[in-house]
Amino acid sequence: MRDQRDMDAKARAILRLNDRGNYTVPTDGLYPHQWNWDSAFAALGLSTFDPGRAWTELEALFSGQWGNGMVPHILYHEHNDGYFPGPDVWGCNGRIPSSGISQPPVAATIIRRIWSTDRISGEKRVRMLYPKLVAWHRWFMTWRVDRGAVCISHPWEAGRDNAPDWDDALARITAPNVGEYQRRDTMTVDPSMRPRKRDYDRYIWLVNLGKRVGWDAARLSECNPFRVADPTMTFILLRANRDLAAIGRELGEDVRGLDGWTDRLTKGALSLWNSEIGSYDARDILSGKWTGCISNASFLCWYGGLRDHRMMRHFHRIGRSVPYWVPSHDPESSRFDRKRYWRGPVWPVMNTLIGIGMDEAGLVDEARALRDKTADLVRNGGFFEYFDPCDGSPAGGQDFTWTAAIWLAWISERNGTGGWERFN
Ligand code: 9WN
Repeated sequence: MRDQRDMDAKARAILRLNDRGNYTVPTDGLYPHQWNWDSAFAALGLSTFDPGRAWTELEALFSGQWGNGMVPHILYHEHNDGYFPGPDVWGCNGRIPSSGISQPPVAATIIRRIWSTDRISGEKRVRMLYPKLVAWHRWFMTWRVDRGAVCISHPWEAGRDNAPDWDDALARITAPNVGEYQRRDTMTVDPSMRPRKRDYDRYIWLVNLGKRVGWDAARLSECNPFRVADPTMTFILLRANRDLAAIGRELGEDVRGLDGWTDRLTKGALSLWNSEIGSYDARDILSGKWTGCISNASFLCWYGGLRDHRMMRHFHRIGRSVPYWVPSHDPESSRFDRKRYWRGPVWPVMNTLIGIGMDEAGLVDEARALRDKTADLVRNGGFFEYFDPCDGSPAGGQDFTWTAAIWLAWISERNGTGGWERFN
């Protein structure tokens, strides 16, 4: 109990440490700006002890929304040279200097959850945020959907930057004329835990391409050689859209359009089942091929609301293969790399989404076991960005906002998972 109170206090202190007034940075130094899904998780953590500040966090995120509905993956509210690429590299013209791509839309789900714990003062804030959320989801449905599955236009958009899922699509890009650039991430974090230079060259080449077409969504979809249907995006938007419709219903809005999107996204989610490997998988749109990857995103099917238990076979197999789950890539694959970012490490924030989905799908014991394992990692290693699934050692950035946030909102016994189940 004592330990629990200490951990809760540390988690709150990290959220305060990374607080920049009306937004929270993912971690000091490595990521000195506002990131989209990190910020939604920050709001979730903040809501457990300061609901007013949680709403401000979300409002700051939507203050950077573009005219076409897109909510950027990074908002550069203040000048800070500590992160590459900066706003000049992106060359965007939004209200707030930003990147030109988005990130997994967890916000509607988190807003619904926060509102359920802050009914009175929350309603005014939710009413303001609701049309912005609808516009953002509409943007995804207009520009990012293939057969109902949500596609990414850049590996950073999935939030799983160097996952093996993108290897084949990136290999088609030769990335000429990228020129010299200075990465900052490898100055703060051990390079063996970060994406390789050949990946970064392609990330920057894709940014330059977007900049060349003025980040015009129509022009970009015609010329972008990178378009992959992604389980992270698909399951998360499916879930978020259902939650948004529930919010809309409570507000007395007409949600028929949202329900139509949910139907399309459900078909899209099912279309990501790769029967060759018996798993949800990413699909490369340009080649039409499966990527053949069993990732932690494959296990977001329950969070997305699918109620089949076919992924359990892999969950148990992977559980026998490494002591800490869920690794970001299948440990029995030749592409597994235990320390390199999204190619192997366990991400507590992804475990949270997987665990919430498992609970809702009736996999209660498995969800509890996953929560206990995640708690062990954080208790023993600290509030790090990710962890080695083979020995549990911490990696990446420390004092990490979303790890602290999920500690408070998902792990801490005081909060448990109470409240999530109500959404069924
Ligand atoms: C690029 C902030 C972000 C997360 C992503 C994670 C990482 C950035 C980077 O950090 O991405 O967006 O520079 O590595 O992959 O999921 O939102 O924590």
